Amino acid sequence: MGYIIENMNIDSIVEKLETVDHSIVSVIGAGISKASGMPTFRGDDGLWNQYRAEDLATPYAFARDPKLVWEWYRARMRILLQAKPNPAHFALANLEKANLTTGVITQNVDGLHEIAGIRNYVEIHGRIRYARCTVCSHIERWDKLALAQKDIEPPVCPECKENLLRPDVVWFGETLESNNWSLALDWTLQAQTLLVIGTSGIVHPVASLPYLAKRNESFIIEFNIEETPISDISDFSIYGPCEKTLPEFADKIIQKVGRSDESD
Ligand code: BJW
Repeated sequence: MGYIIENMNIDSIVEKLETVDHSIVSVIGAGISKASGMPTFRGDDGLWNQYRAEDLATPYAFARDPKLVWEWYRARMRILLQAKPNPAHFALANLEKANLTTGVITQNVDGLHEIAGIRNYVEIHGRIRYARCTVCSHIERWDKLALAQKDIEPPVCPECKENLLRPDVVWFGETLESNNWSLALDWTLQAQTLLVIGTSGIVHPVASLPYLAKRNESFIIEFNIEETPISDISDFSIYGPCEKTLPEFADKIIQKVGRSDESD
């Protein structure tokens, strides 16, 4: 089990990072967008407490009832269009601007990381703002357009004009896009420090990345409001809302690098 620290002691973790090179990699999950008003999946107020994943987030669910699935995605889109990135997203963008990061591996489909200004990211579970044809693979932005439409029938592909569009996300039982997964593996293997932020760490294969990093002797720091399976292999777990803890951590790392540059 990693150390459990109070927020006040982020200084001590930053001091323990012996060298800060340019290879911080972050694996992020739904918890980072909670303060932006986006619901998480698990936990008391999580989406899977209100809905069954089997009814909404599998290819079988879409084949059985595409209208139900599209209604659920439209409802989530309505919430997302009101949402803005929060200080945790901006903290990751600041680390990137300070040239300290390799990339962000995001399980989130909300795109808030990009709006915050993060440029090096891989959206491993897809993008909710896009739809793709179930047959011809045509890709189309659907967010604002779909909300403007009164019609709540599942949209038909404008390219082949024949088959249904589906949300461009990865559902249970589907494999991850191979280029995305390769990049996530490459980044994880390059990470001197891996930040694991706001994820329950139970959905595979992403949940395996911290274990891979650990075997590769990366330093692992978890940011969560509670213990997760990743806590067991983390060097430090910083328990608290990441919209508070991550900005403090990022600012201190950036200051530390500034200090060491001055002494060079
Ligand atoms: C805060 C905070 C704050 C809150 N500050 N922290 C049996 C049958 C079939 C498949 C499987 C099986 N067993 C295993 C599998 C594989 C399956 C899997 O892992 N299942 C497990 C649940 C058991 N995985 C897959 O199917 C994946 N594909 C795959 O493995 O392909 C190979 C394969 C194919 C076929 C068969 C077997 C293997 C695909 C997974 C796709 C996941 N898709 C979703 C939906 C995306 C689209 C959408 O959004 O609609 O991705 S599910 C959902 O979970 C979403 C998330 O990205 C993902 C992870 O969730 P995340 O981000 O961790 O969120 P939460 O809610 O779980 O956690 C939030 C955390 O934040 C909590 O810890 C809070 O404490 C914390 N928090 N506020 C800091 N302020």
